[in-house]
Formats: sequence, structure tokens, C-alpha cells
Amino acid sequence: MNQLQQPGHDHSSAYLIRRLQELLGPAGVITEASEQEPYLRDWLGKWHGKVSVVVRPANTEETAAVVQLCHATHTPIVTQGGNTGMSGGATPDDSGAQVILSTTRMNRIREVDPVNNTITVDAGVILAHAQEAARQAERYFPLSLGAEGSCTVGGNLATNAGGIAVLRFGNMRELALGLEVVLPDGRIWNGLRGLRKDNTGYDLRDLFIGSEGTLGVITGAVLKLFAQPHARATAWVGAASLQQLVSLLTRVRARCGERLVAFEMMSARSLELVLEHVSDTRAPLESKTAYNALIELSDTEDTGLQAMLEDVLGQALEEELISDAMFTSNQSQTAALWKIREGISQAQVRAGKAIKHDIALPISALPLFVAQAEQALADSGMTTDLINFGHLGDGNLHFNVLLPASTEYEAMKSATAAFNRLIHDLVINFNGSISAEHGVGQLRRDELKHYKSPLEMELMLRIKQAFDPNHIMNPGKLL
Ligand code: FAD
Ligand code: 2HG
Ligand code: ZN
Repeated sequence: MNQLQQPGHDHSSAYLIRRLQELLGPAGVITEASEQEPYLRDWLGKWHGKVSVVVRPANTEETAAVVQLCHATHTPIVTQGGNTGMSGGATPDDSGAQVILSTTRMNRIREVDPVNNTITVDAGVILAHAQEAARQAERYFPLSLGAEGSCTVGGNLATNAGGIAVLRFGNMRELALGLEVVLPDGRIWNGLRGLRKDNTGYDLRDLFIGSEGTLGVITGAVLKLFAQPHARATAWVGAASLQQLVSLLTRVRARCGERLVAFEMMSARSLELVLEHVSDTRAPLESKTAYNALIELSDTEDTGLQAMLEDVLGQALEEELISDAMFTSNQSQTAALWKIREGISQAQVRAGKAIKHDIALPISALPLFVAQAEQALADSGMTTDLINFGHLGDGNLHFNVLLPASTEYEAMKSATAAFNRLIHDLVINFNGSISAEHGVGQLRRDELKHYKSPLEMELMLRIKQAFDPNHIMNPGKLL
């Protein structure tokens, strides 16, 4: 190894910074510690790292030039979008040897094609801006999640993000048609095709989706658009058990079909936490129930959505499948309901330290899983403040455990290991997944290795080796 290849070496980092400044100009290179700070920690306050430099290329060509230089100098790259990820995937380690490549200056809407029903964007475009560009063209981009005002399309692709409308529109993988990627050696792969059919061999696009910055830097994407929903009807319901909510979901889906766009669940404790920690929120129902659901229907025009929702939920009330319900088509009331649902993450941050389990199960198995998990936790004497909520409509639970804010690092680490083992073992027993939508990052890297079969691990490592033989793309994450 020569001096240039020694990560973190003073001479090599001075050389690197000088070359990066030549490539990107002053606007594209951050060396000042105070300016670097927001890039070095994650939204949850769980991880913190160190780098010699943060780079902010303005376009694909600049990104390729940066990656080429990092390839030549064996400098590891942590790609970062909006830095809203929940698995520590975008936070560097504390060696100081890594470089953060922030995509936030790559924020152009490249094209909206209403006939092909596609939008082509830079990877650094904020999700809400992509939604707005679609809206201006009288189309709809349906990916929707609490962080949509700051997360980027590239981050959504790299984590294969899910959110609240997966039951109707699918996750990010299902919404992406084409990608542009800077490969770990700096070459640009142009896969920006807006095709719904393309069977020309192995699907490279699908390898990059969900790869969490370990195979390359996504710089652009072609995404699917849909017809704009001009009508929506929303309801908040209370039920005594999760089984009742699952039965309700089955009923609403059978009756309303594709009009059902969201079916979100919150335990009583999750709701209580929001009411306590998020301002301007109030309980939607007078009665307190073990479980709550936020249900939304939408359609291109109003074909009696609210009446349909009232009818199906009214029947469920009569049969005592649910115990209470409130309906609204009013915008501000709807926003108030969604504020509660989307406030749960923030409420957890304010209330303490959460051990996150981002799990997926067959919807039919959810009630039994929760019952067995609660029983197993009680049997093992693990005291729990369970914050159980999530996207019931697609089988994704956020089965989180809240510990006091004062919990020290070591205690948090051992509690995380104990809770992870108990809950993830059970998830695997039910044929579920330990990583549904937030990604593996550094949070679940060792859990992934624990649960994936040796064959799956071997195949994934061989793919990594084929794309990134020098292991410079987001080392320490995912694999
Ligand atoms: P970052 O956090 O910057 O990065 C995430 C990962 O992607 C890292 O591994 C990073 O290296 C990689 N990456 C980022 N950009 C690129 C790129 N251009 N090329 C290659 N790799 C890249 N997620 C859900 O799925 N559903 C939810 O409902 C949901 N709700 C959330 C609510 C809140 C309040 C918050 C804070 C987060 C939520 N998330 C949710 C987490 C979610 O993963 C992110 O919000 C989003 O998908 C990440 O985008 P980002 O641009 O912030 O990525
Ligand atoms: C959500 O569904 C997000 O609100 C965040 O995926 C989940 O805070 C969490 O654990
Ligand atoms: Zn979620």
C-alpha cells in the first residue's frame, strides 16, 4: 500500500481533499467540522461518525469523478441522501477514513412524461418534491412516509422504502422502472429506461434497489406515475383486539378493493405516547381501545367513498367487530389524524430510547405472533414498554421496545441483543422477515448474518465482490 492508499493518513487526506476541490469547486466540498456535523449523525441520535470530508457533487458526471478518485485511492464512500434512515446506513464509522457523498445537490426533476406515466428525477430529489412535480402534471406518485419532506428518492430506492400505501401501490421496488448508477469504479451505468416490460437478462436495476449504498451510487431514476386521487375518505376506528382489526381489514379490502390505500394500526400505548409528546394532537375517539386503525380510501373521482366506508364500518360496529369509529372527508380533520399516526417516531425519540423491530409477517399470522411475543416476553421476565404499530395492510409491524432515555450505552446494547433474539426468533418461526422497510444498515447487520442461510450469505457476498471488489461502497453496512 502506498501513502495515497492509507485511509485516514494525513498526506492522503490532504491530497484527496485537494483533488476533490479541483473536481467539485468549493460548493461541493465540506471540510469544516461544524458544517460536517449534521451529516455525521443520524435522525434517531443513535449513531455518530467521523470523516475527513463531505462531498456534494452537483450531477452524475461529478459523482462519477468523485467515485473514480475514491476507487483509485481506496477511499471508502458512505452515500447519504436525506439522512432520515433508521438503520444507521448513512452514518460513517468513527475511523475518519470514510468520505460522505451527499446527493442533496442532485435535485433536478429531469422529465415528466404523462403519456408514459413516468417521472425521471435526480436521486437527490426530495420525495415530497417528486410527489409535487407529479401533481403539477396532474399525475400521482404514491410513495408516502413520515419523512417525505426530507428523504430522497435515492434513499428510498437504496432502502426499498415502504410507507403507508404499500398495500395499494407497492414499495419502492414496485414503483421504479429504471435507474442510473455510478458503479464503484466510477463508470456510469445508464439503465434509465421507462419500460414496463424488459426481459433482457438479469435485472441489474433490482440489485441496486435495497442495496443500501453497498453496490454503487444511484444518481437518477425513472418512476411510475398513477392517476391523481381527487376524492378520499378517512376513518379512525377502535377495536378490542388485533384479530378484530385483521378481520376488519379483510372485510374492507373485499368491499372497497383498490380504493383502499391505507390501513395503519396503532396500539393504545402508541397513541398515548403521541398524545403525550406531540403538540396539537388529541384522541380521535372518546373511548380508549386496545388497538386503533387509521383507514383511508381514495379514488380518481368521488363515487360515494365516504358512504361506502361508513357502510362497511357501520356494519362492523353493529356486529361489535369494532367498538368505535369516526369518519371524515374534511381536509384538516384528515390531516389531524395523520399527524397522530406520523408522530409515533418523533414521540419515541422524545420519550426514551427505542429498540426497533421492523418486521414483516403474513397478515393472517399477526395476531398470533403478537400474542406469542407478549407471552414470551412476560415468561422471560423482560419488562417491556411495547410500542406496537405499523402498516397492518401489508403485514409490517414496528414492534418496538421503549427504554428510558437514561439507559446507558452498554445496557442498551445488551437489552437490544436480548430483545432482538427473542422477537426475531419468533418472527422466523412464523416465516417472517426481520427487516421489512427500513433496511439493514449497521443496526441489523449481525442479525441478518444470524438468520440468513449460509447459501444466501454466500450469494450476496459474491454479488458484492463482483460489483465492488475493493469494498469501498458503504463498508460495515448490510453485509
Ligand atoms: P439516507 O438515510 O440518507 O440513507 C439510507 C440508506 O440509503 C443508506 O444506507 C445510504 O447509504 C443509502 N443511500 C441513500 N441515497 C443513496 C443513493 N443515491 N445511492 C445509493 N445509496 C443511497 N421508511 C419506510 O420505509 N417507511 C416509513 O413509513 C418510514 N417512515 C419514516 C418516518 C420518519 C419520521 C423517519 C425519520 C424515517 C422513516 N422511514 C421510513 C425511514 C426511511 O428509510 C427513510 O425515510 C428513507 O427511505 C431514507 O431516505 P434518505 O434519503 O433519508 O436516505
Ligand atoms: C413508520 O411507520 C416508520 O412510522 C417509523 O416506519 C417506524 O419509528 C419507527 O419505528
Ligand atoms: Zn413504517
